[in-house]
Amino acid sequence: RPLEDWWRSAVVYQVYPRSFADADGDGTGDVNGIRARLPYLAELGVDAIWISPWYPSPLLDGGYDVADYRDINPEFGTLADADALITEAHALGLRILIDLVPNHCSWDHPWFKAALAAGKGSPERDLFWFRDSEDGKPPTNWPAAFGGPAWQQIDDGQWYLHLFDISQPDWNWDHPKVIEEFDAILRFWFDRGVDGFRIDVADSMAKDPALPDVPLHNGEPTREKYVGNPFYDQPGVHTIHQRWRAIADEYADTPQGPRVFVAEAWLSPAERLAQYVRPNELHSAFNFDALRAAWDAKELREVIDHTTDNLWAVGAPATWVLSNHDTIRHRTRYGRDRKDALEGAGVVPTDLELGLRRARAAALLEMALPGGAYIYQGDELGLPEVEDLPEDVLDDPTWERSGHTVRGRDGCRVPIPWSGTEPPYGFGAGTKQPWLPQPSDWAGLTAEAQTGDPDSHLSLYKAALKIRREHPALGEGRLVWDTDAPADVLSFTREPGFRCVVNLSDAPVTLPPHQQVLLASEPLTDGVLPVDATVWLEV
Ligand code: ISL
Repeated sequence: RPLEDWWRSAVVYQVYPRSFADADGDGTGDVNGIRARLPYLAELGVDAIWISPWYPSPLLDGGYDVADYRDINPEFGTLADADALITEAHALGLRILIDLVPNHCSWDHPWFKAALAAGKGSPERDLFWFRDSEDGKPPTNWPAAFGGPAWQQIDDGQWYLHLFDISQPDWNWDHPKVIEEFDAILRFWFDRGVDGFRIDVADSMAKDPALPDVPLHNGEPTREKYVGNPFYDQPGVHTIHQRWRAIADEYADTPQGPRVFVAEAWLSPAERLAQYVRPNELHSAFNFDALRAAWDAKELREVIDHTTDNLWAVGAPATWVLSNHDTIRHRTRYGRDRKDALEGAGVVPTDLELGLRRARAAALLEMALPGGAYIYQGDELGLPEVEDLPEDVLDDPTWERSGHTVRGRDGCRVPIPWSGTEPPYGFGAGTKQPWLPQPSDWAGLTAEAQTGDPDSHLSLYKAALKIRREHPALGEGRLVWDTDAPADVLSFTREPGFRCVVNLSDAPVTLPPHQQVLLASEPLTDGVLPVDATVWLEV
């Protein structure tokens, strides 16, 4: 594929640095741990790595609370380690994307500390959203993502806005100093060689300056991203994205090829998301409709059609995401019947064997679809959500909603099992236990145990990624649905000569004759595709 288009069909592997690999054995993952595992990622066959925030941070939101955008968290390593990682990854043909968190910083950021110290009415406070209120109540009724109001009052009576945790004050994107600072941050990392950025909450930076209240839903201020929401999907976000696109484009003609952005914006339907990936804005966006879809033929097909129709209409590639560091792992979700599979860790009955089987089928579906694909670390090992973490080890914010405690996202952030038969499973160099405990029954899930076993989940991913790289039909292209497929069977062709069939019905399906099997998620006998299985065919 031409260099300038590498990102249009890239398979990107998400590294959550705290939980990936721990080179110095202190129980927390680090940059040198990632470096040591680059050969594993190259062999897996991905095109790029996206590294969740690695900046200095008190880690009150796992690093999405940034105290310094131009350095590495000392717990994770140094800038020199990051430079070495970028160089080594490039030498292996792997691109590096990092995470930009522009909506908010950490309360440890020096500019926020200066704003607190400088007092009411100071220019330092203008960089954030400080407001007075008349009646002792927050300036608006906006809810924070982690529960409670989105405003925090300080000693002098003023309030500051935080759409997420109280430790994450929102930047004022109407201020030129903020705009220029982020221009400089982008250039800082592009100049160090990163290939692009994942943009955190790319739909939230701009706020309606009139600060209107949001409507109530069941008596509570709504968190819905309705059209006109004062802090989501405001027109101003596009002005910011266009500015960033121009900066990335300054680097387009370097030998490294274009630098790119992927938007994290939980916006539905795809018509809204498409606004973010117009030609002069961000290059691509996560398609969370696919992540939210149940294991259901009709729903999946609708998502696939709706996504491709809308993203292709603006010239952007589709993307496919099954899991990330914010959601219940899809092996667990697919092991549940209920539509609320994304909710309620520990309370929904789960069949993990069924979930694994469907995760295998889903991997082959994902890798056969046109556009970019994302793998969250551990998906390739078939890791389930860890739902029984003891209360006292939970690290992520928890909050009250409708009378019950919402557990945080720790269950998908448990450190990766690499080798051996007991925790820490080679995560760290020594025997020190990782920052979140690993289950005692993961010995069969380690990368070591699965390497060389042709039937393992890892081997299926490797085989799929190898075919995806080599087969001329896979990559961007188009797909054509096969009209004669049985009910609840997704069957599509891609030219030249490739067919993918996913059996989501409750009966085995006999495949048409004279097709050569390239890869199957379950063994086929006499040309019959079992329930909850996917096959790739040469036609
Ligand atoms: O709509 C939302 C909040 O109202 C969420 O879907 C939000 O878009 C999502 O939670 C954003 O997640 C990202 O930013 C968070 C961080 O905690 C997550 O880990 C990150 O992926 C704040 O930086």
